[in-house]
Amino acid sequence: MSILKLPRGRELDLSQPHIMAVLNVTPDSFSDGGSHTSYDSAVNKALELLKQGATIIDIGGESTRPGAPDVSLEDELNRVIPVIKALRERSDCVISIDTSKAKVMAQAVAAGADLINDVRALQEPDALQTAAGLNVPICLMHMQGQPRTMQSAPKYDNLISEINDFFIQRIQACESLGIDKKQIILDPGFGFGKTLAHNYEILNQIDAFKIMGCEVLAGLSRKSMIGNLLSRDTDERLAGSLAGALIAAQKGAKIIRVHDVAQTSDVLKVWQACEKGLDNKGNLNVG
Ligand code: 7PM
Repeated sequence: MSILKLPRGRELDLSQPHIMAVLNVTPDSFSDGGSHTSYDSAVNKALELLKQGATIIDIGGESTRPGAPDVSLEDELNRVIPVIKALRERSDCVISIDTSKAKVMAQAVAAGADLINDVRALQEPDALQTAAGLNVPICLMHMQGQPRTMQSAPKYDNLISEINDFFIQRIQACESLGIDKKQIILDPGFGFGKTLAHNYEILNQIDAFKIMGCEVLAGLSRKSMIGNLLSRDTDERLAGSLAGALIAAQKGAKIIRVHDVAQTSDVLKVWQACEKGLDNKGNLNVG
């Protein structure tokens, strides 16, 4: 029984899997660089993703792509805060802020965000202290190295236990500042300092990261672990991404971070119908 506590008395029940939709608000996704219409179209896109079956919208203004330039605090705030405010005005959905910067975390939650998704696991200056004061669930992701260099030569003596050792250390750091571990989600970080073989070993053993009572998030949508295995360009990775999403969910990941929400929702519904059964009206059995 895993229920995340969200702001304003809301909850997210992780007894079933949830789809987290990626909503990038980087300049390459804002063709006009941040005008009123671009915020509007980001909000409309988010509302569409919710209709397609997402329960969480993950809003990110920093590209963590290997080799991507660092984004200034000002630019990141200018990209994400107006979108969070505008989406919050129009929906009570779960809004996740994808950031590593303490000031972005604080302003995002003040603007209506519900959850912090940090690929640097609260290791940037002030992030841990700030997050502890915000009282929202936190996703801690594992990364070996730094985005710019992490894919040059990833190496592990024991992949699974090294990732879990990192999680234990970060959970302890969170707990020391008063963060309840029931509010922590763990993410092994597909593609973040991992070879192709590492990524598939992680996927095969994703249940091994359900430690200390925490649920697991899996983000493999359109990643190179799909593209390099299959020799597919980014726009040809849907089938592989859906297979990965289903495997992760069947092995116990409770939040699946994806770009292709409608298709992932179909896949998870077929699995859930099979797993839970349907009543005589065709509705999923509860429990
Ligand atoms: C280019 C390459 C652009 C990779 C973006 C990415 C994760 C995440 C990202 C993840 C969590 C992407 C990544 N990946 N947050 N943010 N887990 N928690 O494919 O796997 O979206 S950025």
